[in-house]
Amino acid sequence: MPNYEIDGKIVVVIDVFRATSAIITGIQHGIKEIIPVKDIEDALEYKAKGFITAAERKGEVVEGFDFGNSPFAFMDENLKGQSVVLTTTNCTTAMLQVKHANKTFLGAFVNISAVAERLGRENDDVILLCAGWKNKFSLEDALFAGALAERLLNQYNFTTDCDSTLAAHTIYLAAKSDIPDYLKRSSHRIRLGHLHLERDIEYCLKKDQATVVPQFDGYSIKIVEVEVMG
Ligand code: 3SL
Repeated sequence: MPNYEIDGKIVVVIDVFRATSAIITGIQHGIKEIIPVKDIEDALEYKAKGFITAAERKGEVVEGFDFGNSPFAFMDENLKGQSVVLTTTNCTTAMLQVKHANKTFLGAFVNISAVAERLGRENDDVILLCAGWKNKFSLEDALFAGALAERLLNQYNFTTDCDSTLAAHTIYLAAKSDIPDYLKRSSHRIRLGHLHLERDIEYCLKKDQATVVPQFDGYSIKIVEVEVMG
């Protein structure tokens, strides 16, 4: 993420369709940890070592892997307590770019209240990192960043002088009365629609289906226990 200094900052990685929604769902349903890797080759190395591996490219499950990036695949009872290796088109790369941030959380509509509340307890500056699509802007990610910004500004006394946050907030205000309708013409929503993934789209836009705020520690994404003082 060359345009922003992440040292000492908290980063929230956002990929509403579908990676952060899927990962949060998996952790909520008991997956022990999810190890993000950039390339298919990296994932294949883990697979050869016996890991459960998931891979998505262009919205589809990559041949030879256990599953792709559907949140419903991450609800599988058999994954409880397991480590899962995941590579996706955009999100896992975005995540690995910020592995040196002070803290890296995952956000999506499915955990919006939990992530807002968690950020409200932190003292460092927060960067909302939208994964987008192949280094391009994605409407659904900006919309969610705006929704989260609204909570942080109105409920948790955050301030901002960042134009992209203000723009995201404006998008959210324009969309909030009917988010699915607002996203009808967005490119990734259309791409997923062509793949008959309407159920995933609907799920990813539902607020607060999870109470967890997974954290990436530079190796894997999991629930990092909060230190208890004294
Ligand atoms: O690029 C990603 O990280 C994915 O979330 C894309 S998809 O929704 O699985 O197509």
